[in-house]
Amino acid sequence: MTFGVVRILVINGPNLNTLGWRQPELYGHETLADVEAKCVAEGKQLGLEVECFQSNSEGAIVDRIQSARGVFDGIALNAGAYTHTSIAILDALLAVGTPAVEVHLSNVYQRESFRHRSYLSKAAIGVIAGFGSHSYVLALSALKQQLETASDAEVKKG
Ligand code: DHK
Repeated sequence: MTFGVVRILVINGPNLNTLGWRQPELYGHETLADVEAKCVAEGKQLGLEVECFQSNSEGAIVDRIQSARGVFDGIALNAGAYTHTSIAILDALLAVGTPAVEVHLSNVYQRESFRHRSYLSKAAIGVIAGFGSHSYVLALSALKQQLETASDAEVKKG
């Protein structure tokens, strides 16, 4: 078990700033601000300090992942459409090595086949999709569990 604050960075990619009015039948009625507030509040319940970031730009997401190195213990990442296209974001995740969970609001496997492929899963501990904004809460919980398990193993090793 880690002592001290466990810090998680929640990253949202392109078009997720339009949550609330974007295809609500797929993405729900909550705004990005609602989702981020939920992440911070649920994170607090789990004993995590959560910071949120959103950008529509691939490079800005790469920069944010790089700057998370050594600062955050885990990353919950919904890269939006970049999930299905971005080797640059994959490389950033592989470079920093911070445990990451891939998140999707919608069940991408029920949708177009181009959404079935993720370039980012290779660098993720796991993938959570289809639970709306609760996907983020599940990702935070999964990260906490993984970080505790890893930290327990370190303590046992001595
Ligand atoms: C969000 C997007 O913007 C899409 O491009 C992905 C993902 C799915 C989501 O479900 O959160 O294909």
